[in-house]
Amino acid sequence: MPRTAPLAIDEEVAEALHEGRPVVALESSVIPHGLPYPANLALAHDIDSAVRASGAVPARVGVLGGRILVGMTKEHLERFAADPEMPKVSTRDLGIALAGGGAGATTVSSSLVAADLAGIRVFSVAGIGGVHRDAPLTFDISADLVQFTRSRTAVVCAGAKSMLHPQWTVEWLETAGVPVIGYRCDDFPAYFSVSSGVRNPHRLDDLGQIASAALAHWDTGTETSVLVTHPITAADGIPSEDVEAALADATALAARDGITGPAITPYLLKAIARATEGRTAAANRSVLLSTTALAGEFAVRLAEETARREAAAV
Ligand code: PSU
Ligand code: MN
Repeated sequence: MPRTAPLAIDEEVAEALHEGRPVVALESSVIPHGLPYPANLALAHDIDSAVRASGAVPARVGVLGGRILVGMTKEHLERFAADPEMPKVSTRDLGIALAGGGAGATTVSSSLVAADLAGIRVFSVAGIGGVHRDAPLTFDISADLVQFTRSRTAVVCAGAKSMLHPQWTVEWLETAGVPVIGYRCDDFPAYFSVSSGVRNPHRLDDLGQIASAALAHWDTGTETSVLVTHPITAADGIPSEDVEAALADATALAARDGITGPAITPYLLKAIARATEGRTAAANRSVLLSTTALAGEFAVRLAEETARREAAAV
């Protein structure tokens, strides 16, 4: 008998999936590792509300008690928010975390595994992982990118996290056959900043067009994700020079403290936030909410387009 990882699908999520209604999957690393408690909890609730306001159901992924949660209750969110020491669970860690029976905060990569198993077609995160700037020396390339070659999911994001190398990230995605479509934007965004200075390989200005393109992409039989990028609003964006200045200091501190591997992403994000006196905290909130709201809208369009195709097929 083939076995699949045990999922604990939240009732509301299961119902929506069963009825073909729009669902947006979300990661959980950002909860324990992104902000201190209880600001992280309030933000998680606001993100869920943003997805709902767009007409979709949020499905936050995490690991708890030997199962993968797909959709969290208030109690689950509280637990994830209150434990800054919760392990970060990437795809390589997923089986070990499940067998261990404890709790784990899933990254983009492991959350996509769960979205796929649950049949969720839309995922949202403000900044994907990507090729790190020291990758030529360290080989540090996020498992998020590799997972995009294995999950037939649309990933709505505001580009890659600011400390990554945007050009190498976009190059890597091209090599892997992962389309990157800018929604109403020419440039691949840089999370806190409107532009990374690198172009999106494609641009489409209508979510229905993007939904058709994603479905046509999957019709080819490919197993790869489709990235949809849209930047932070200009008013809340931080000029890339300011992010770069904070990043230079943060990177030096990380080297001094010997921070590497999975710890580097949360470390640099926190150091940038400190160096910019909370300006990035406001930008972070803004981009998280706008990205997840857009993902909700996109999930609605994708569900409509899917239903239209199914109706035409019978
Ligand atoms: N936000 C944080 N800390 C994190 C992440 C986000 O405050 O660790 C996670 C995201 O889930 C993303 C991952 O998938 O970082 C990428 O990290 P790495 O470069 O180690 O793959
Ligand atoms: Mn890494």
